[in-house]
Amino acid sequence: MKSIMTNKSTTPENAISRRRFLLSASLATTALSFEPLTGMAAPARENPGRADAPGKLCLWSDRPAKVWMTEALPIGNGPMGAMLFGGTEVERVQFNEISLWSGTCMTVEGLDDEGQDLGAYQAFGDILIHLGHDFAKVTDYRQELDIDRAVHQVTYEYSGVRYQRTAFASHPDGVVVIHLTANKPAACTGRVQLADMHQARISADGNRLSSVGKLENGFEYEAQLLVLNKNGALAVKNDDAFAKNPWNIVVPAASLAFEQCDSVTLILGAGTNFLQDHTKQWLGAHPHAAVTRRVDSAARQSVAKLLARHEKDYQSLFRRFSLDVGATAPDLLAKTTLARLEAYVKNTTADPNLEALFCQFGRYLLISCSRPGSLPANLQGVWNDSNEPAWAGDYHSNINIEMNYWPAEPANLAECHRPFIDYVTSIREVSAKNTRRKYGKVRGWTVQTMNNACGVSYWKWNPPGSAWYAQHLWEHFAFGRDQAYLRKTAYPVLKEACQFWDDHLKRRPDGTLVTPDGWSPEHGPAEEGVTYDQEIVYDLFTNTIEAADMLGDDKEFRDHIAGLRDKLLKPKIGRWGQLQEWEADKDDPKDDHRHVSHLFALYPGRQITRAATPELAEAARVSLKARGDKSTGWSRAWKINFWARLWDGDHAYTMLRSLLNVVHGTETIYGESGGGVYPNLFDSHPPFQIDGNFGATAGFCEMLVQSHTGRIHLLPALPKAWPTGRVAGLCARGGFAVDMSWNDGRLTQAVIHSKSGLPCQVVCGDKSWEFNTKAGKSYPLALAKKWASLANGQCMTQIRRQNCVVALTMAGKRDF
Ligand code: FUC
Repeated sequence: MKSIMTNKSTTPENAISRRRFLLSASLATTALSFEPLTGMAAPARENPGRADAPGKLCLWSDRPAKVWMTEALPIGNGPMGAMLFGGTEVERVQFNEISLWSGTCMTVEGLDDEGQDLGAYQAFGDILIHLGHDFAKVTDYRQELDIDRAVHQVTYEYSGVRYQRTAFASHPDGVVVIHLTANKPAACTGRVQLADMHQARISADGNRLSSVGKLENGFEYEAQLLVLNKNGALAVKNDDAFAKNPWNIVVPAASLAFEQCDSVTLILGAGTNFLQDHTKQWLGAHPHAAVTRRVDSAARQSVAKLLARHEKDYQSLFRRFSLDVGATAPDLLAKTTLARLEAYVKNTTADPNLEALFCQFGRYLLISCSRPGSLPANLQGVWNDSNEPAWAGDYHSNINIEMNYWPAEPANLAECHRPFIDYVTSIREVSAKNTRRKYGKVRGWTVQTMNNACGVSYWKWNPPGSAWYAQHLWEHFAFGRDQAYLRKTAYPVLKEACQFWDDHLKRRPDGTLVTPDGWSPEHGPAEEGVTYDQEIVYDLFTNTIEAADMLGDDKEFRDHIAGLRDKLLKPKIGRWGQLQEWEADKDDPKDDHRHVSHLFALYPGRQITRAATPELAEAARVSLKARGDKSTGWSRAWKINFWARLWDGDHAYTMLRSLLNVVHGTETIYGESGGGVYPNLFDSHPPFQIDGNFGATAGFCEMLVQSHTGRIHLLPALPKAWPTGRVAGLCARGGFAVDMSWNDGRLTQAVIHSKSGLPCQVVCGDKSWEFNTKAGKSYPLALAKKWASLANGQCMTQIRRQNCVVALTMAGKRDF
């Protein structure tokens, strides 16, 4: 390994850091001769066994769910999602498919922005399994969602029989599987119904229930439910014997009755004819053939095999990252998730395991609702039980869809970022048309605030929307360093967003460039030079300049953009020391609005940093303090990230605790009172809005590792509440992943895994390391301070490796 030297001067201070650096570099080299430290043991890896084992990554309750939004538990395979209630009398499995949208797929000329037919993300249907096991007579009930395996399980005893129900949504097989068993033969008896949310035709044929329908906009859809019984009998029924259910779901007469079976397996497939291609009017083949193929192919495999394939696929993503921020007392660990949340809110006790679970739950949700090949996560991910969900369950461009994808790169789920990137790519041309309808002859494109699956944009224009989208395409490159992707996919989008601004920016007589007619979401006046707009455009230009440099071409355009960036109106500090939200110094110190858009430059942007622009960072802190902590769920999540970027780990932690405020109400509240999480850990705006889950997971990452300044900064915002912990698989820009542990608030071990082979710079407190890397190699950082001289002329030091101390010996004397 070739070391890189940075400290060339010979001032005493630099001499020390140079010595420190040389020591680190040589230690790193030496340590490589030991068995490589690839991925520290992590809680999830150590204990993948029973879901009720203490400390397990598991949500659980001791009773079935009543309320969809707050209590039911989600599973998903990317395009399909399902919410399980865990009922014993009747089990309800509400399900979705991510492309089922009402509204049109065309922007209509002549209609104003408010007149466009955005439609809404639709609910698909329900499976009801009538079992007739009166919950009052059920004992030893447990419903759990094991997020290390992505498996939902219900177990209980009824009438001397132990029942178990296992459900999972398989990405490799494209189906949802629900498997009912009992510890006695012939104990499974019940009735299965398939309900549809749009009055589709429901038919029963042999062991298959199907719903086939068409929305008014021409989208066709189909769901198929296969029921496979082991022994006993299965028969089609056409009656109204089970017409009633606790949720008043309208069910068809056709159903499947199973009687005295040893086990029953349900396989659900669903799809639409949505095609992510505007040149085909977004319409593809009828889903019948694809759904049939998936369901039939799954039915040919054993449940054990389906489950094994599912777990292997899921864990290949989930287990790349693990987090341990401390131990929770065993008596608390044994409590239900709701009881733990309630204890947490009362602030009676620490529950670091619950915090780690919450972080991982965001990863679980992203894997479950955002897989390559389908649409991105919307306001509710993929989970929705209404045809009129809040804010249409849309792709909201002024914070929400972006927040959904904040954890994708740092939390080691880069593949799950792809649906958003592909979505952005898919709407380029229709958005360009739409943009010209609004802004006349401009190049490039942007979007309004509310957006559907096929690029119809609605409500207020959000001029920097496409620039914010483009940031995601850039970040995917910054973390992954895939040059071909940058050239082919990301750069064209960055360039188009720049072209829009090149044409749209207003040049003032003094040369300053301002964004015209902007709006700081979602309050204040519409005017020019709004900080939110200016900062996002600055970020876009910076990313584009770096992208062009990386690709080594488009020099003329790059230099032009660099010239524009110099002239942009920059963030300003106002009369009470705040970062101004508008060009004029008129911020109200009492303004506690949920949107904190003028701090974009702090996070997710990088124009304001504590190291490079300390005055602006301080102004951002003043603004953030004035905005207050309490707000909607997603706003609290954003504030975790802001405080982390300000290196105030304790305030970031305060925000995390405030997000883990347990909420039960489902009505919409905009003010400060409602934000938090529901008992099922879904983020509460309220109502349920998934961005807060994702923003929180990103917040954990940002507290532990930051990499937006070109260096990997370890433990930049570690709160006092996490004196001891470890994380593995946390990704950093430049193509690196970090494993590290800490004790008493100090780093005790760190390994940098290089995926890209680029040179690496790391800092932690007053230590720094700089070294070249090779792709696929791991680099333990030397943390030892003292070397002892040995009689044989060598010197020795010790480093901690997990639970043991390893001695390193080197030739020569070291004067540390
Ligand atoms: C914006 C926000 C709301 C909500 C909605 C989806 O309108 O101001 O709080 O997040 O988007």
